[in-house]
Amino acid sequence: MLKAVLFDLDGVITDTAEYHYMAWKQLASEIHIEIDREFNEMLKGVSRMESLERILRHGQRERDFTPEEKQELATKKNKQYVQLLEQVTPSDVYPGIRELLLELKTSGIHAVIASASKNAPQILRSLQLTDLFDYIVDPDEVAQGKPAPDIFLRGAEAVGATAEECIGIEDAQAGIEAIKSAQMIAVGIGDEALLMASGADVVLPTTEKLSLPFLKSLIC
Ligand code: B16
Ligand code: MG
Repeated sequence: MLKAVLFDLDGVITDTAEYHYMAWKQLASEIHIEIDREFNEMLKGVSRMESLERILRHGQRERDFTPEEKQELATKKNKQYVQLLEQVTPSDVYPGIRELLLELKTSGIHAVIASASKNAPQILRSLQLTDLFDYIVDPDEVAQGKPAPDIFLRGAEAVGATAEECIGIEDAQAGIEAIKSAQMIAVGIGDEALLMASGADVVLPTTEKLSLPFLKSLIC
C-alpha cells in the first residue's frame, strides 16, 4: 500500500535549474571556465560541492584550488543563486503538483522532500508549499548524496514508511539511481530514454499527468 511519496525538488516541483545554471556560469567564467547548457545537465541532482568539482574538472583546473578556496567558490555561487531565488513565486510550481499534494494530504499519504538542495526550505516557502509536506530531508543528515539511496531511505524512515510503501519522483539520472538503490518505485519526469536507462519504472514527459490514482496504480 502506498504510504509515502518522496519528491525531488529541482525539476519536479519547480524549475530552479535555470538559476543554478546562471549562478554556476558566472562563477565559472570568473575562473576562466566556460560551461554551456549541455554541460549543465550533468549538474542536475548533484550536490553543490560535487557540482563545483565537475566544473573544475571540465576546465582542467581541479588541482588549482585548495579545499578552503573551493569552499569560498561554492559559497560565492550560492550567494548569487540565493539572490536569483528571490524571483520565485507560487506561480512557479509545476503543473499538477499542488493538486497532487492536496490529494495526498486528504488521503493521509505522506509527502516528503528528498532534494540535494540545502536551499529547499527557502524555495518551498517562496512557492507556498511548506505546509503540504510532512518532512524535508536535510541533505546534511545523510552520509552520501544521490546516486546513493541515503536521502530517500532517510525520508521514508522519517515518516515511518518502508521502502515497498514508497514512490520516489525524480528528473535526474542520479536521482532515479538513488530511488532504485533504495528499492522504491521510481517515477521519472523528463527524457524517457535517459531516465529509463537509469532504471525508472515509468517516465512522464511533464508533471501534468501525475495524480494519486496514477501513483496508486504503480504500487498496489
Ligand atoms: P544547493 P534537486 C539539486 O536539487 C539541483 O538539481 C542541483 O543542481 C544542485 O547542485 C543541488 O540541488 C544542490 O543545491 O546548492 O541549493 O544546496 O534536484 O536534488 O532537488
Ligand atoms: Mg532534480
